[in-house]
Amino acid sequence: ESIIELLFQQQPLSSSNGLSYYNYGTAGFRFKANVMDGLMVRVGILSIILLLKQAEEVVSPTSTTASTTTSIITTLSTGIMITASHNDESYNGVKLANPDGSMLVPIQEEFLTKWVNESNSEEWKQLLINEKLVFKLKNRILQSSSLSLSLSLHIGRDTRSHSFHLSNLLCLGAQTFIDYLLLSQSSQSSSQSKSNKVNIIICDHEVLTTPMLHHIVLHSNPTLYLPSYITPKPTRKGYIETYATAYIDLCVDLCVAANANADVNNANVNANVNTNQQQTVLRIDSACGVGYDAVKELENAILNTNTSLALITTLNAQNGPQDGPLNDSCGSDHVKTLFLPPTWWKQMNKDNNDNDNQNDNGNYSFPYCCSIDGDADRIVFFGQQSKNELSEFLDGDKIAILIAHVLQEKLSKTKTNSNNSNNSIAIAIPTMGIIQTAYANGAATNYVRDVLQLPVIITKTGVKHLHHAAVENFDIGIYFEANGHGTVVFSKQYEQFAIRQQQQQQLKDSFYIGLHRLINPAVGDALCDMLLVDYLLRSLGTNDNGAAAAAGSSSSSSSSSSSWTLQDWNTKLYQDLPNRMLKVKVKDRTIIKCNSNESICLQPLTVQPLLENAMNVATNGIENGRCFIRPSGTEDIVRVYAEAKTRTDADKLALIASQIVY
Ligand code: 16G
Ligand code: ZN
Repeated sequence: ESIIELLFQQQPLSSSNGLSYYNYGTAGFRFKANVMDGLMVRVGILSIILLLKQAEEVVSPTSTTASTTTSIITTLSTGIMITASHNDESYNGVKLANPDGSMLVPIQEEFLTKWVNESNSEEWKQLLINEKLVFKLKNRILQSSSLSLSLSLHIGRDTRSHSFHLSNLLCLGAQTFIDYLLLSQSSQSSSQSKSNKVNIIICDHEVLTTPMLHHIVLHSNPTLYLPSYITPKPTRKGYIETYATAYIDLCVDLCVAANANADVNNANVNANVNTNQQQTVLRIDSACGVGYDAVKELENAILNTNTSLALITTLNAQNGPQDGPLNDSCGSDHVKTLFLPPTWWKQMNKDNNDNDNQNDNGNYSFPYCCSIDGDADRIVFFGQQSKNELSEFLDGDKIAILIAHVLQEKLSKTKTNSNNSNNSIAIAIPTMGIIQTAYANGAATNYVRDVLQLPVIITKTGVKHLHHAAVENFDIGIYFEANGHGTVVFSKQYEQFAIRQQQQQQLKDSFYIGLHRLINPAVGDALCDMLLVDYLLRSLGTNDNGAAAAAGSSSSSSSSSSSWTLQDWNTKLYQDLPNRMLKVKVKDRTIIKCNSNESICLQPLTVQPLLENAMNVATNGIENGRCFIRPSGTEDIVRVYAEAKTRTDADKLALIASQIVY
């Protein structure tokens, strides 16, 4: 009864708040924060049901009968993050993570959506009673004398002013339901001696980044998913340590490789690091959010790991929660959609009379910058030309291709080396491919296909779609959305390959393992991606992109160890086609239907021919023109994307396309 009361004493879901239906969008429930109270209580209860459902799958009948003598404790964790990512401060959201750190699958989304919208208390009662009485799981546990189950729900939130309140409501819902379940458990099992055979706890991690929460969930379920060389602690500290050490280890390898004079067995090798690596400052726009503290912690961890190496790249975090409203004129979405530097930062430059940041030519002396978003799962890089201009801009496509470029060189070297060696067993080189969405720059897609000659898969917008395609199709699945959200997923084959390669290395070079360790396997992660990019740019500055360099040459010239700059990265691989994104407000965006990868509009029928016509060189003189439209999954608008050979043409095409929508 108390749960039902709790459910319905909260503000009703429909009627008064102007929303008639809560949908699970591209990345969870996301609305204006003031209509989310009732939703949060419900999500709290439902997430416990989802956790129990998952436990049911893990505790299979075979595992209960396997051992009757020894006691088996099965642990399982899932997670919930309260954030509205890059949206402005007035929004909030809630997204759930499965035990492997991945996002929900459609059937789970449907379950959640059905029940958060259910306003009939009798239906709800029935759901709760069903969950209570027919839980196969509980019966099985109660029957077995050896099995007990320890379940955890990990909760985290961003820095929004209402996140604390919403998190409390969520915990209230979850805890009330847990108490109800455990109460009934103890009454049922009173005849048995065991007390709590099923234990469910809520772990509130308070303010953290989305990728940290996913890390905690994934690594709380050890043995399920990860290779032997990845064993971090499932805590915030464990997260920081994992990526700081992986980065340091890779950088040390680079230095060893670049410094031919260094004796690999010499314990002092780390002390030589500064002598052959260029020092840089990376300025990080933290979107006035949770990423700020995380970067500071990462920086400290790197400093503590190895002082001399840590001095190579100084992580200079800016735009913390105290510096301005979240995502307001700063953060990755601002930089990506408007091609503008973050404003707060600009403001600060002004306060300092520009002295610190401007050089003699009037240019900004911070050429190496990046912006992350409000929950630190996206990142884009840029150089700042002047107060209002970017010199370079590098998005998710650029990051994906940088990773692929370095990996491909490395893999082809490995292949050549193995062909030349006497080893008669041919090694299987892992397969690699890139996953993009329709928002990927046409120049990027062409570069992958034509120059790198790697397979490209284009999926629907939304990380979950890219993630699945990456896992299913390649040993090394590199996926990035143009907005800067992405990661790399590695298969079991890759793991075996990486281990074998490390065993065969004479020099200290654990590139393949190191790379795997530096990349968050669960979700796009701004902090990992930041360190990864920094490492990759450095690796391209060394002669030979790795250990092989050290073998041949006897002297290391200074030029061979300077890092690629943002400009190198932006121009040496491919150049973006100018592009433009616009938002159009329409009466009902749900009438717009697209094909499976959202590059073509299927309904209304009249739209696509008009778009085709707009793209057509013959009628408009627009070269390399491409545009598409799709309804947003996070805002009440239709998005328009256009690209063309020149900025003017891209703008023109975007305008025509938005007029078609309108
Ligand atoms: C969310 C998604 C992102 C997607 C964006 C599209 C996650 C973690 N984030 O931010 O992948 O690109 O929504 O928004 O899934 P839209 O549907 O409004 O264009
Ligand atoms: Zn985000």
